[in-house]
Amino acid sequence: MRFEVVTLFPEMFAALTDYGISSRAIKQGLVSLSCLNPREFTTDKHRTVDDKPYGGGPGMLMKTEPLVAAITAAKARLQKAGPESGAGTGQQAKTIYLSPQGKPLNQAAIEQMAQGSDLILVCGRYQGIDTRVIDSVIDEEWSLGDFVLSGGELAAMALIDALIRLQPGALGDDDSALQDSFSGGLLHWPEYTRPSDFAGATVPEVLLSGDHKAIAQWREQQSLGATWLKRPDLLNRKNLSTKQRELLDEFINEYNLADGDQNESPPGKFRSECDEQEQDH
Ligand code: 9WO
Repeated sequence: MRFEVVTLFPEMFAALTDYGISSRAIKQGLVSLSCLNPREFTTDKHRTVDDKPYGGGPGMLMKTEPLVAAITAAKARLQKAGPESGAGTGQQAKTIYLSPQGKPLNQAAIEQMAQGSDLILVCGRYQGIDTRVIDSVIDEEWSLGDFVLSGGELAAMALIDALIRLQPGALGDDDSALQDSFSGGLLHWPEYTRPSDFAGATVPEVLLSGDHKAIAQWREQQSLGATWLKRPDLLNRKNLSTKQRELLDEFINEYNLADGDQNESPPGKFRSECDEQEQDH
C-alpha cells in the first residue's frame, strides 16, 4: 500500500517514518510514504499558499491552484506501478480529506480501507479548502471525532498509522491485530504485568493459574464487562452468542452485588455527555 500526503508541513511525517511499527514497515518495503508540498507548486515570487475566503471575515483558506497541482502530481506518481502498489489490484488511488465534517472513522472502516487501494491524503490548514475542490477531487471525507485541530496532518498520521499496522507482516510476532481493542467489536480486557502485588492491588488468581481455557473465558467476560461499563453504545446484545450473554449477565450480577445497587445500567462515572439515549440494555 502506498501513501501520498499533500501537506504544507511534510517534516511532521517523521513521526511515522522515524518511529516504531510504521518506521519498520516502511523500511521493510511493506508500505511507502511520501509527501508533496503545495508550496513547491506555487508560481509567484512569495510562494503564496493561502488566500482569502469569499464573503470576508477573519481567517484564510488554502490557495486552490498550488493545492490542486500537488494533488494532481500525487495522482500521477501513483499511476506508475510500484513495488508496494498492492497485489496488482490495479485499483485507482483514493483521495481522502480529514476534517471535522467527515464521516466518523472506526476500526471497521479502517479494516476495509487497509485492504483497498493506494491513498492520497490531503491535509488542510487554516480554515480549510474551497468546497469545489472537495466536490471535484476528494473521494472520501473522514473525521476522527468531534474536535478541531490546527490542521489535517495529525489526523492523517493517525489514519496512516492505523492502516500500516494492519498490513500483512507489519506487526511483529509479539503484536497481534487479532488481540486489538475492537477486533471483535468489544473493548480490550484488563491486562496485568509484574509485580503481582502493586501497592496492595493483586493480580486476578485465574491469570496465575496456567489454565489457558479458564484464562481465555475470563478475558472474554472482562471484554464484555468493560464494554458494558464504558461503551454500552458498542454493545449490541442481539449479536452476542448465548455463551457471551451468559458471561456478561454473570459480570453484571457480580458488579451489582459488589455495588449493592440493582441496576442493569453502568454508573454515570463512565458515561459520556451525549449517550443517554443509548443506555437501554
Ligand atoms: C479553522 C478556523 C479558523 C477560524 C474560524 C473557523 C475555523 N475553522 C477552522 C477549521 O475547521 N480548520 C480545519 C483544520 C480545516 C481542515 C483541517 N483542519 C482540521 C482537521 N482540524 N481538525 C481536523 C480534524 C480531522 C479529522 N478528525 C478530527 C479533526
